[in-house]
Amino acid sequence: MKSYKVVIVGDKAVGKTVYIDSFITGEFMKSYIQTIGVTVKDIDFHTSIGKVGFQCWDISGDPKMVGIVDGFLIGADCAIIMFDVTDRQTYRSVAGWYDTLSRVVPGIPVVLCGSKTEDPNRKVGPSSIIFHRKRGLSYYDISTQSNFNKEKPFIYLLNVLNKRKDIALATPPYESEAINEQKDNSKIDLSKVDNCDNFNENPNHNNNTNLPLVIPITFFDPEDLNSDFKKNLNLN
Ligand SMILES: Nc1nc2c(ncn2[C@@H]2O[C@H](COP(=O)(O)OP(=O)(O)OP(=O)(O)O)[C@@H](O)[C@H]2O)c(=O)[nH]1
Ligand SMILES: [Mg+2]
Repeated sequence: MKSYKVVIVGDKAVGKTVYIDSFITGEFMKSYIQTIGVTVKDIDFHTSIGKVGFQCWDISGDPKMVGIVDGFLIGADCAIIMFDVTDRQTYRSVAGWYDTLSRVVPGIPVVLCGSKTEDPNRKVGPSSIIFHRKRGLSYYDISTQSNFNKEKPFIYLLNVLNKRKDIALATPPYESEAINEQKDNSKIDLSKVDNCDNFNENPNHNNNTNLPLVIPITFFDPEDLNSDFKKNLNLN
C-alpha cells in the first residue's frame, strides 16, 4: 500500500485534530483538547488506484511550540494548512505557516483548508480567501461538523503527488484500476490489488487464479425424487 507523510499545520483551535480524528472515529468531537507537540495517526482511503495511506502528523498550533515544529516537518511528502473561517487571525497566520513549510520542505504539495464553514458566524468569506491563488495551491472550504468536503484535500494531494488529475475516491466494493483491468483483459496483476482487505494477508492463500471449481454437493434420499428424475439418473 502506498503511504505518504502529511503534515497538518495551522493556528491553535482551528480544528486540525478533530478533522483527522473524524476519519478514524467517524465522529465529530465538540470539545477542544489542545495538542501538545505532535500526534501521528494513520488514515487510509480506498481510491481508484487502490488503498492509499496517509501518516498524519497533527502538529500543535501553539506559538510556544514554534521552535520544535521544524523537526516534525522533515521528510513530509505533502501538507495541509488549516485556518478557521470564523477567526480572521487564523487566516492572517497562513502566510507564516506556508513560509515555515517552504523553508523546511520546499516544493512539497500544499493544500489550504478553511474549517468550520457550517458556522453561521463566518468572518472570512470565500472572496477574501486569495492566499492560494498566486502560489498555485488548491483551497477547500471544509466542515468536520457537517462532513463537508472532508476527503477533498487528501484526494487533491494524492493527484498532485502522482502527477494525475483523475484519482478519485472509490465507492464500495472499492473497484480499483487493477480490478478493472481484469474485466477488460481477463487477467489480473494481484500485486496491484492492494485494496482488497486481507486478500493477500493469509499466508495459505494461493495466488493462482486457475483454482479448481468446487461444486457444492447435496445428499438426498432417492425415494423423494419423482419418477422422471429417477429414470434420468437410472435409479429405477
Ligand atoms: N463549528 C465547528 N467547530 C469545529 C469544527 N472542527 C473543529 N471544531 C472545533 O474546534 C475546536 C478545536 O479543534 P481542535 O481540532 O482540537 O483544534 P487544533 O487545530 O487541533 O488545535 P491545537 O491542537 O491547539 O493546535 C474544537 O472545539 C472542535 O470541536 C467544525 O467543522 N465546525
Ligand atoms: Mg490539535
